[in-house]
Amino acid sequence: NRLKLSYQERAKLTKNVVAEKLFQIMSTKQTNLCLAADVTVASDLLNLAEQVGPYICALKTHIDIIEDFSSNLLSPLKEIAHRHNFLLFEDRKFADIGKTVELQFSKGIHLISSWASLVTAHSLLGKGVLDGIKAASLDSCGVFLLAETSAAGSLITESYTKSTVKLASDYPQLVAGIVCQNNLFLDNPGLIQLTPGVNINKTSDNMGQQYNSPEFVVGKKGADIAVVGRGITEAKDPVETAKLYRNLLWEAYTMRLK
Ligand code: 6AU
Repeated sequence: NRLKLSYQERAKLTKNVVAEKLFQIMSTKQTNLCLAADVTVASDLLNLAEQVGPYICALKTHIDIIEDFSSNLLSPLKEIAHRHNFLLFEDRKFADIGKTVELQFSKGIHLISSWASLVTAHSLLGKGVLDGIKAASLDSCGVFLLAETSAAGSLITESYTKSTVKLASDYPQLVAGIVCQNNLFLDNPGLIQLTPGVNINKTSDNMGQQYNSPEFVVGKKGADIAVVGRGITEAKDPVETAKLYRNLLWEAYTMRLK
């Protein structure tokens, strides 16, 4: 049962090298918080990364929403991630045939494979998406497959969710974990459960996002890492708020181990 194993112990049980590194970072920095840095200006992204960096294990980006994106953003972003010891995670949600995914991952202006060690992908088109990512991986890469979403009215069915977990287990060296809302894989301690839709002040937004508390997602739903976006980015004091989420999430994890 993965819920009773520490992140440190689980680092030894994963076959994906990025997941291993992520477990180690979580353990060393005592944080299972991933920040969704959904800002649209390059300097805001760098400032957030710099300020919140000490409290997170991963910085999740949507690099295609940056209005003034240029490749000049990439080396300072990598430098901050290195210095504060967190991973860069591009939430690209790849969802095409393998060849197209290979190109989307490595080409275009964003050159995702050159800086993101983690990416998200949909399983809708099957294994090709993973073969495409693998083909374009420069160094090591960890993929999070979407098996469930936090969105109200999602079209994902139970059998789709199950097949996605099965697909993940067919690619243990490439897949770091699963994006989901429920505890779907107790028996696979090497995989990481990433759960978005976490906010301590709201239960929804006005576009179908649904939120739960840190205690609920980690303690009751099996999240290993919680993704928090606007709960932090739109707070009056994002740094203090990031610390608060980090503490609540870590406390929920330590309670779970008992
Ligand atoms: O905390 P929020 O609502 O401001 O941001 C949530 C972040 C966004 C979404 O693109 C992402 O989490 N997300 C995902 C991911 C991580 O893939 C899946 C999902 O089911 N729900 C969700 O919100 O950046």
